[in-house]
Amino acid sequence: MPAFPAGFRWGVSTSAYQIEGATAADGRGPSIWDTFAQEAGRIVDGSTADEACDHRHRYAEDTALLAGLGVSAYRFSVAWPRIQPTGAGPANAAGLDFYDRLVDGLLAAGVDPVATLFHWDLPQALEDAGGWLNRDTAARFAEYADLTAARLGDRVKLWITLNEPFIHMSLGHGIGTHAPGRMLLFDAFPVAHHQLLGHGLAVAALRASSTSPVAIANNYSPVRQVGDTDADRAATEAYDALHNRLFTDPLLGLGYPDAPGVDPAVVRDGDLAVIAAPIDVLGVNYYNPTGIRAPEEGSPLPFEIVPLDGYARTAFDWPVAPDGLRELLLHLHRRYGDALPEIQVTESGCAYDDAPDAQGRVDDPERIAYLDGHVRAVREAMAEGVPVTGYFVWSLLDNWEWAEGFTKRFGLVHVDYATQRRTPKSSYAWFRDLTRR
Ligand code: IFM
Repeated sequence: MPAFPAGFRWGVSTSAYQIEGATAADGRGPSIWDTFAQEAGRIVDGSTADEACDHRHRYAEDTALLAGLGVSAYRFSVAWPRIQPTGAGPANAAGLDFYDRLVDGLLAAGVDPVATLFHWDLPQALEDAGGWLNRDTAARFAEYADLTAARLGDRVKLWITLNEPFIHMSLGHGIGTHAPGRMLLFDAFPVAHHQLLGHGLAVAALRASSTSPVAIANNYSPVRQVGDTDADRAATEAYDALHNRLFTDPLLGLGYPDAPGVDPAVVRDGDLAVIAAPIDVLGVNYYNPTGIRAPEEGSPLPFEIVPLDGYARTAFDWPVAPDGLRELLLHLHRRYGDALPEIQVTESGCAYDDAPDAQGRVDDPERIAYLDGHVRAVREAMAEGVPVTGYFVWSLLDNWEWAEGFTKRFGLVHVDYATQRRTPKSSYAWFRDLTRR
């Protein structure tokens, strides 16, 4: 493995709803994912995240796993419904107390706390008032950011406002496979705009009570055109604008791209300036490239997503393409030039069907190969001039993978959900050795 610069941030990521469990503790209110998971047929294995990895109670054990891993940073998310059970009003002290203890434990273990404010668990009360379709949710989000930063802002080392707003818009509001389960197709654009507006307002709120840098974590996927007709090219451009540019162009001051669904009537005077408030770090979440061709006649979409041939695949059936990460980083650098802040890869990882062997060991060579390839891809992009300063593995623990329930394991640490026993996999030792070197 080629050397990385001193100070490069090595970390692992998780999110509140996927690991915490204890959904009724601390006076936490219900979130859209509690509601969604209780609806028949929404989650493939019929599970809920009511217990998940029980991290809310086992955070000290999980902090010890982080310390053993030797990472310099841990990216977690704060559950908005723990801080404001109905998404508005004063802070719930018991909810903040939990994150206060977590942050102090991380610092004592020599691990920088990196906090994401919204990783999809919107308070249900806000959804009942329209959720992200309602412009007011952006203002509520800034209020929540303010309350959280007032308590943790002296110790969190990097703030991330939103996680993957594109996925929350498209799966949650476009095709309805994620909470809140709306099927609006391109009429979901207000969800994009109000999340971005909320981000911009939250940046200002965070700056008011914390001197730590601020970021957003976007999901990106290099698009591969399948087919060579003009229609295939148009479909590829449309998908690229939607997935890769809809959230980044306005953040970096370019306004909205010509992407399907963009509706200027939703955008008020001054919004684009709020959204383009300077950020310190662009978080890049990368898993795989996407194959696109022209849609069948009569399709409601201007593109069709198709499987890409010639790649090894993860248990999610996602193609393993480390070179896509290098390509993506170079592309961001080329496209945004001086407007691009430093980049941290805030998620990179893979699901495999890991299980303990007869001795209780969990060997996951495919994950090691996956991570090795992606870390090398980052280093190559850096050598070509892209300012990357960190890399976070998704995820520390096997966890509740949204609509896939417990069927997809992404962790460096295996979790037996029946006993909550944690078993570091061989990839944990591999990553530990890498970060030590
Ligand atoms: O588990 C998710 C995470 O919550 C957001 N990014 C992608 C991961 C794997 O699907």
